[in-house]
Amino acid sequence: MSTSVPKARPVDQELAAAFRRDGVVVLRDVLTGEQVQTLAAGVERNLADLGPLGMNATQPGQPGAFVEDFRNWGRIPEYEQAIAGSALPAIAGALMGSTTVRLFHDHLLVKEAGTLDRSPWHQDQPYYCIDGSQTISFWIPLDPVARPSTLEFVAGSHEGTWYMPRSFVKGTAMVFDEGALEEVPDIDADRGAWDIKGWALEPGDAVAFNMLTLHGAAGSPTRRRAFSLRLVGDDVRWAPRPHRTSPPYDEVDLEAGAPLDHPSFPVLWRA
Ligand SMILES: O=C(O)CCC(=O)C(=O)O
Repeated sequence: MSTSVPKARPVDQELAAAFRRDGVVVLRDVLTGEQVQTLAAGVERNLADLGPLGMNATQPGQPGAFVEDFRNWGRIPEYEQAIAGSALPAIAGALMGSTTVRLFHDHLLVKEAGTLDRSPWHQDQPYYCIDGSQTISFWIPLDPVARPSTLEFVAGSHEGTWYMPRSFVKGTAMVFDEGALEEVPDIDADRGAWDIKGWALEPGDAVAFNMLTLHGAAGSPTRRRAFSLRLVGDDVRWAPRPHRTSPPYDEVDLEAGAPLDHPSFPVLWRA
């Protein structure tokens, strides 16, 4: 973890090409020690006072805890403080090839030590109310993450099929009607058949991935706090779905097909 403010790091073409090709890249030392500490303080504040969308996604009877919360940007000041001054919004613009970067939402994902629950393989965009291809999530660990516990990705899976979003806890269909989308393939049944990418990570590192890239994670023997920052670019449009999305945006009254020009989606960076 670096302790100084990193110099503005232009995203090199090779990294942007890898993001376009694989739908995921790793960014080392992208946050300063101070930014990590600020974010971690926000996570602790958030855990002590979950918002209305917060939940424990641990399977009943399983050890540990898998705690999630969404959309706390407006009430946990450390989130904006850490991210707005960071290199991430500009990196998002460069990786997405977008002239504008908006916040879509923040997502807290904490596995307490000894949690066995997997984060099942899934894509994120089918859970959301957006269409478009200029999307990016930064998965930002606030504790060291060993390779077996890290978030893994199927390289190239952002290019095609949309898979059915299901509740992590109950496995029930969400957002779309049952049968409306293809099921996520059983990747763990034959891991060698897929181009699976994943990295051991330290605080200060992040992985950046497209919202259609298939990803999943094992449980964690050690505490694993992660903050996911979801950002969108120029071509993203509002797309109402048949059922409630995760997270929901009940206050947003945009027309289908409209750009996300709404106070719920503040612009974090412009070219
Ligand atoms: O943190 C995890 O275990 C899952 C993360 C995830 O699915 C995401 O950030 O989209």
